[in-house]
Amino acid sequence: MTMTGTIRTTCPYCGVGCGVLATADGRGGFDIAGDPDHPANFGRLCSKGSALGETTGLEGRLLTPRINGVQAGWDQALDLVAGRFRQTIAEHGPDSVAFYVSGQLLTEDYYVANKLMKGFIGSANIDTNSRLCMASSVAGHKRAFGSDTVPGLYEDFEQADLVVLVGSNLAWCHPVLYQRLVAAKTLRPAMKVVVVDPRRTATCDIADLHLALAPGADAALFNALLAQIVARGAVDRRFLAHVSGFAEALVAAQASDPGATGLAPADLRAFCDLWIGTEKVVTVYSQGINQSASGTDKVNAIINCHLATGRIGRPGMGPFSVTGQPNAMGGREVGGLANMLACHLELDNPAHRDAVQGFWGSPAMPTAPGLKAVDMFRAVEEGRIKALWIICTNPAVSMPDADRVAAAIRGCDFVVVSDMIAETDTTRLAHVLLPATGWAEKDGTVTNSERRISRQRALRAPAGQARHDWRILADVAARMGWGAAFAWASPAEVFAEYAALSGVAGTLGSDFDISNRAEQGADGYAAMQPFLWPDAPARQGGRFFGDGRFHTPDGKARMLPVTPQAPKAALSPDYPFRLNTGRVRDHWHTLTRTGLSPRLSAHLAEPFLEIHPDDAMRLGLAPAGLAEVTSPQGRAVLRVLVTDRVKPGEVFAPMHWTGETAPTGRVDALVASVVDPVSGQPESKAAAVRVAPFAARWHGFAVSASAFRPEVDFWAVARTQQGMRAELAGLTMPEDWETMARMLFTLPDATALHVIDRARGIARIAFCDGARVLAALFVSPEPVALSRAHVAGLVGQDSAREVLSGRPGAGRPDNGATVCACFDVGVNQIIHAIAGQHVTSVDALGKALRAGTNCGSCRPELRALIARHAPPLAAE
Ligand SMILES: Nc1nc2c(c(=O)[nH]1)N[C@H]1C(S)=C(S)[C@@H](COP(=O)(O)OP(=O)(O)OC[C@H]3O[C@@H](n4cnc5c(=O)[nH]c(N)nc54)[C@H](O)[C@@H]3O)O[C@H]1N2
Ligand SMILES: Nc1nc2c(c(=O)[nH]1)N[C@H]1C(S)=C(S)[C@@H](COP(=O)(O)OP(=O)(O)OC[C@H]3O[C@@H](n4cnc5c(=O)[nH]c(N)nc54)[C@H](O)[C@@H]3O)O[C@H]1N2
Ligand code: SF4
Ligand SMILES: [Mo]
Repeated sequence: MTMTGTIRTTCPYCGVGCGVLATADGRGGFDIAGDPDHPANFGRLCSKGSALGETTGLEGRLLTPRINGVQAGWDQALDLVAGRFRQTIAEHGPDSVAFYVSGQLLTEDYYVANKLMKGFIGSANIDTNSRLCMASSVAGHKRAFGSDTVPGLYEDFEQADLVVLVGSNLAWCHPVLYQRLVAAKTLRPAMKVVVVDPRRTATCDIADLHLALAPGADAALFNALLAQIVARGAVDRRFLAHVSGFAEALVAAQASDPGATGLAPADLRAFCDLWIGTEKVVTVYSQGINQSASGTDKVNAIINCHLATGRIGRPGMGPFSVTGQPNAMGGREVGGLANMLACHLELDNPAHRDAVQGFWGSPAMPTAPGLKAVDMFRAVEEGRIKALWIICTNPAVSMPDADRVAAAIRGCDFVVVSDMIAETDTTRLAHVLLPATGWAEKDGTVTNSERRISRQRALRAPAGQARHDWRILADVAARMGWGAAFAWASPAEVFAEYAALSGVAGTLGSDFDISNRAEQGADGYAAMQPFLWPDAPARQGGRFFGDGRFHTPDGKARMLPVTPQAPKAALSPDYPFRLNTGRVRDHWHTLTRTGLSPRLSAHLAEPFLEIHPDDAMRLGLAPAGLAEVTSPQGRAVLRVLVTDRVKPGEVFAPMHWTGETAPTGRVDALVASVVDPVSGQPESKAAAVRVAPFAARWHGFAVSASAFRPEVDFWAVARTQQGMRAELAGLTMPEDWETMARMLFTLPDATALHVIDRARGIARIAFCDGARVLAALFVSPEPVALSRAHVAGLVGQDSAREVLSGRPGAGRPDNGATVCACFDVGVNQIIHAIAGQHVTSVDALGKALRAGTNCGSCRPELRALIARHAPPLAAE
């Protein structure tokens, strides 16, 4: 069953929380457009949001429950899960079980999971991947404000005169918010943007100043700023009446060495001049701050500067932590972390605990916080957790020290995984696999970075036997004997209960109060428009803290003394490089969804390592060769991308590749599981590694109409419009290339055309059905140089001869790697337009090729290509 008409829903990717209009296309899919009326995006979507229609098919879906790999019925699976959890608790106590959940769950799912673990199982062992993401911001907020509250709104980005982006690659990770910023700056060119990031990213495209500080040195930077704020008399004395801890914070700031930032004194001065001289300043921060062993301190170092100047909670100013996942914020509200209760209530506050217990009518409540993610998997490893339920996250890929985490999960007595995808690194480790509904099928709410709650609405009936996460949890709760407390018939009923609880929280002083929504009923829920919290009789929406009232016991904000710390993973002669990790423009996390889209897979098709030219030269790493990266925890093999975007001694690798897509590309195998002592958030951006050439005897590139799993020493697969492509490399030479290729593609009998030059180590083999290309393999001793987009495009076509040449024949241009995903415009087309046709602006490129005219996510790259390839003026 597919709904008809246009449905208003919300994008399931990043925390911008864009409104989406989805319309059934009559062919089983959906046409996707931005919702012009949604206040997060006003109609815009980025490349990932625009491609949502390509990821809603049944491919790869988990469609039935499975027990030990064998298809099973729901009753059997649910009975087993409930029985094993009940038995484990009976034998070993409530703390012998755990849930590991996700900021991609809907609020209703999250609420039910939290109620089951904290209110009924009676343990606080529920933690979430937000521990890897937002925990330091949460802890920093609570220390400074007494509550986990984001003070500002997105419109502050537009109203500011200075926006400082710290450890945030906004252009790629919050693209629509970035576009709002670009639009504001275009309208008001006096507005300034500063990017603080050790690496030069696409976001630097609009930066007036880029501070490529030393990795992890942000606290030194903001301490230097605080000392300057005071030295230059920029303190807001009136606001300081609402702040405690100023003197101690200042002493620490003055004691800290600005030299630790690694910045030129002139740059540091320019930054202080701008920040201090501009009242309307928003300091935006993300994983470059949070994912650090001293992330909470860094958050407070930033907030300190805003508190000292009173620049908080007023239009165009404030610290602004942008959330990563679509419902990272909702998870924080609902108490998804092991140390919180629902509605911003505190687990270790007896009055809060009693209130929640009373409201839930719960038999048992934990009195102490549960295990945080890293500790939780350590407890799994040590056998202290004997039953684990992982929901909507892929920890075998995304946790630090991922090989060890995978081994811990493998060794656990009983593992349940709820996912919508059948084969992931984590689902492979489950005893019981439960099929969850996906974005197109789910109904519920999410909260974005500015505290705006929006509805996600189902576009069609669940795939196969998939069920909603909240429903699966409630069914297990019922089987454990708590049916009455989990008897909702719809997400609207779950939401109503949650809204009512928030009213109780409101009476206890919590800022998270949405009790106006408690009585809206199913129709109200169905029609719910995006709204900001709080939404209570006493207060609706708006900014926080401009009035100087905070949620601490004395009502004052707290400034914290911060002593900058170096990253915990120590560099040494054996591990001399600092490995920074993060995201690429068109992929989402562990690729289970964006990896299904050929368009999104065409931008960056394999795992890579950005390394400075001097380091590459010194280590003998050739551009486009392969590097072996080793840390005390593990190893990876990555494509070498030589670039001065990173500094000498620093390397960067994306986090996206997995055992399913590139087994040696799992960067978390390299990351140590050191955490921030306050927040428990791991240091995902500062591993210590060694880099060396990977001694491949051969390199290969393969394309095929059907999926294949190469199983060679290095491989990375990606979706194409016509099937699949793969990069390959091996440490040993196969006996015979044709035999190897037949096995690779499972084409034992297909006709083969080949050019094989054994002496030079070159082979080109195409398998055909008549003239139609089924698959092709290209091998050479060096990284294979051919037009990948072109070769991939010939699969399924009558082009057997042409494919062997690896180059486009006359009349077929080679477009090169995709830059504009929306209109599939390749880098060669763009360079040709710039250099050959003298197209010298992004808008002109848009007119000539349409590139950059839909979602706009590629515009920073277009501008960079223009800068590199525009003919010098003298040649005009
Ligand atoms: N395309 C895409 N967008 C996404 C996601 C995705 O997977 N793909 N995921 C979403 C999620 S869950 C999240 S949490 C957000 C993350 O959004 P971001 O935090 O913007 O993304 P990252 O690439 O993880 O890291 C941001 C930057 O931190 C920098 N950095 C590293 N170390 C330091 C340091 O010591 N100091 C400073 N100042 N900077 C440093 C890195 O070089 C990097 O450019 O993105 C969300 N949006
Ligand atoms: N080195 C390094 N590691 C990192 C990071 C980094 O920057 N560097 N970033 C960290 C951060 S910020 C984050 S947020 C994490 C993200 O890491 P993960 O949460 O592990 O990554 P995802 O791929 O988003 O995993 C979501 C899983 O849920 C499934 N899924 C999707 N929708 C649903 C649903 O509705 N229900 C259910 N049950 N399943 C569903 C997907 O198929 C997928 O398997 O990675 C962290 N790890
Ligand atoms: S910016 Fe892109 S990924 Fe983020 S919510 Fe909007 S459309 Fe989705
Ligand atoms: Mo995240």
